Amino acid sequence: QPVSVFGAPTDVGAGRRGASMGPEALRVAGLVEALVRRGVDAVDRGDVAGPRNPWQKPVDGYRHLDEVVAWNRAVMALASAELEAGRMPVMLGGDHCLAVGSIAAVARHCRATGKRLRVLWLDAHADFNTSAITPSGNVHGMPVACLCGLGPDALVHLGGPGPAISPSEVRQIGIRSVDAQEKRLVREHGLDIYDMRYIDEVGMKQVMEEALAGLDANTHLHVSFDVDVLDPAIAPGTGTRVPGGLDYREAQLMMEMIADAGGADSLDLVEVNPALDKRNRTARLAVDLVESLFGKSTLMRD
Ligand code: DIR
Ligand code: MN
Ligand code: MN
Ligand code: MN
Repeated sequence: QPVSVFGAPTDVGAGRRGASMGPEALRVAGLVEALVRRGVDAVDRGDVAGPRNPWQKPVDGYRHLDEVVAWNRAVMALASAELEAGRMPVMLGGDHCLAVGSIAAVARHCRATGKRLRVLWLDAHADFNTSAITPSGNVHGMPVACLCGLGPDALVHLGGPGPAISPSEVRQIGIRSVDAQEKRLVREHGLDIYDMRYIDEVGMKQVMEEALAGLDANTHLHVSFDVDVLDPAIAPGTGTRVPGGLDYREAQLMMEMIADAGGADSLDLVEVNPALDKRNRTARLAVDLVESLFGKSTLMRD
């Protein structure tokens, strides 16, 4: 399937500056070239545009809500156009608030084409906060809740009336930081979370078998890859580092198993922050893992 890469260079949803440089960092690390080398018909559509980061304090539990909405509208519009053209959108963030726009586009596309949807949310965080319970006001801690209908109207109804997705369509992998009240909310909504403890207990192979179970040819698979799912020792270039993350081998197996299951149909690559990195290490690792996601493997397998 042909791929359209595009950037959304903003950090309006984050509590630290610098994820706005993520798209360029990923390009400099050779993302598009790596896909082309794999034989993928990949083109770079450039960046969508949006407002600057005003760097304000949260208002009513949201930092920069208007700016977050504007960026997400732009992301949704371009992702929708690419899906309609039969191309796989690869959205380079930018912070993770942008997944509201990319997944709203995917969910709408699935409704229009009668496809089922599965979202793999690879993250240290559950991103299921609301304005009432957020400890930070940062909208990058809220996108899953917004997509499931818990959030401001402008984000909840971004892709049309009603919530974009249901919690039953989501599988979260690598989670190890969930805020006190967020814990109650994810439990209430029955989110399917494969946290680091579970990965330690049963191993990544079984986790991925469970997370990918039930996929069929009529399922659209969206992968939302927050690079802070990786251990900070191998991926220091991100704004909210949490110890105890995926090591290189776990992350690679995760990507290889997604490829074996038929690959992703859309992808977010978010929270790369080169201002906190050394020598663009995190973007380069992300590109390496994306190659695995697109089917790179050591040997031919059957
Ligand atoms: C935290 C951090 N749960 C918050 N969230 C992050 O501010 O809501 N998500 N960093 O990726
Ligand atoms: Mn996230
Ligand atoms: Mn995160
Ligand atoms: Mn598929």
